[in-house]
Amino acid sequence: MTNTLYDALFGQHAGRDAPFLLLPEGGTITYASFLARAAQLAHALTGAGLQPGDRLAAQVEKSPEALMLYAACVQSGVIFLPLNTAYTADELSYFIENSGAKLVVCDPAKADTLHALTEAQGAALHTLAADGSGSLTEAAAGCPDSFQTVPRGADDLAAFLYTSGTTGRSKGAMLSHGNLLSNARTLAEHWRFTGEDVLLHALPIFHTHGLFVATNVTLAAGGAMIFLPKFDPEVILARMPQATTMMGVPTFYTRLLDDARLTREATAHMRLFVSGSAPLLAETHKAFNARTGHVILERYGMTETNMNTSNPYDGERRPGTVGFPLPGVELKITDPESGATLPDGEVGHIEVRGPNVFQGYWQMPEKTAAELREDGFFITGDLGMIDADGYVHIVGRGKDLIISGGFNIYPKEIELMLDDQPGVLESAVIGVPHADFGETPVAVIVPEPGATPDTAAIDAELREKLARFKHPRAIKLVEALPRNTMGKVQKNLLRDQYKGLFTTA
Ligand code: MLC
Ligand code: AMP
Repeated sequence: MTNTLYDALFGQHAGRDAPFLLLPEGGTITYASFLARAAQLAHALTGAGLQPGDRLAAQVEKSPEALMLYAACVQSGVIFLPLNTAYTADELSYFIENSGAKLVVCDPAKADTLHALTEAQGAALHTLAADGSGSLTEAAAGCPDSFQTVPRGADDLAAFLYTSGTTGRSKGAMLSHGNLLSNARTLAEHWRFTGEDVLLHALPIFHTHGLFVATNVTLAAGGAMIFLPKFDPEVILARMPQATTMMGVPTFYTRLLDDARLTREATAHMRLFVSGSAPLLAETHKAFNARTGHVILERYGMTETNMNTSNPYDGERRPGTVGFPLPGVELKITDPESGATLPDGEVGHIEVRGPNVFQGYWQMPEKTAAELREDGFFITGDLGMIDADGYVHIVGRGKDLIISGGFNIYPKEIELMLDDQPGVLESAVIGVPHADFGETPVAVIVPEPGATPDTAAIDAELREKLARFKHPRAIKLVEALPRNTMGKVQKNLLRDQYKGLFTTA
């Protein structure tokens, strides 16, 4: 038997001497060497007692070894659960507990904090640092450099990615081998990736965009990646003459546009720039085109579905739209109340169905049933419209979500914390426009009668409990929240009131 994802993405390159990762310091890791080291890690995982179907939670800095760990999990049938490096110990404990992870891999600096947590849960703990050192690589060092690939079918699970909810705690989106492979192949073909491509990889590898879109597409096509630890315009511009493609969130593009060195000449070697994870302003799209001659290709996806739509490779890439449904993906706009399909031109819920759509939320059948219909359509929570030419427009969100620099922030999580603070009666967290991050959270607090909440103390509490990118950039005290006749907080009015806080316009 075969291993659906491993064979198609990794195994096809066995023994291949071509470059896979081009490192910032100038070194190269070939496919053959990458796979050999990943196989050693797979032995280390088995040695740590992991069985196929077990979960491995990894909160590690971006490094070639971190990517090898993903390959090792796929090869050994272990479910890979990557976690944002910004998450605090409080946030991590939930993911580890909820997923029932058998092994946690963390940065050596966090090992002391996580030790008690993993022990209480009966999970093993390994370390992996940004430079590739740590107990995990030590355990792998003496192991054979080939590993008997564990058979896995298209329906077997390959990864869990946690995504927050509008009502409660985060949900583990279960992605199968078939989900990931179908999307990698579709995108590689749609965007014309080949073994000649060199992708500028500056995204984190703990989310869909950097791990499944950028990496899996490169693997499917057999190309190489300039593998950078983070987005730095300086380095991006320096490496562009060796690259052919880049994938980024809109903040990448606005930051590049802020640099006068971004020119037609600087981008002359590139064939494709892709944007996604958050709305790309039409003005950014146009400014990039005017400066470089390149037309950014915008696509739309999410954790639960991988990629759903894309602007065309050939043909018009229309600013402010996310293009057409990808081959094999069905997309419809439905009435939020009745669920009936709406005609083109009308705004409603975006629903999608296809081999890319996930298997449900881990151990949350009710939440799965609420969003994934029995007929296979997933209710994305985004509001959209299909125009007369078939282009999909995302016009808003039905879900209460803020996207800051491509990272998702669910207001409810912050509101629950704020409501617990001394002197706070109630709160609302809203997203307001931000010149660099696109959107940023602002907290609006109503004090208890006669109380004056200590906003500095509240800020300090949030810093300890919440990842940095989720922190409200401003805390506003008000007498009451605006409500409609049903008693629902009118966040649109608050957004309007505070919309100028972080923009110059
Ligand atoms: C970092 N900070 C952020 C932030 N990233 N704050 C808000 N939003 C963010 N996205 C914090 C830092 O901790 C720091 O805190 C301060 O802001 C300034 O940091 P910076 O140096 O300017 O940030 P930088 O490291 O340059 O990161 C910005 C970024 C990065 C945009 C390059 O966030 C990034 O790579 N984002 C990509 C996210 C992504 O991959 N999303 C895809 C999700 S998948 P302090 O302490 O200094 O104030 C998905 C599905 C799909 O959505 O469709 O793709
Ligand atoms: P996540 O849950 O992190 O996968 O984020 C997915 C969400 O990001 C989607 O539901 C959309 O709201 C948003 N998103 C992704 N791509 C785009 C895009 N091109 N334009 C607008 N929103 C996007």
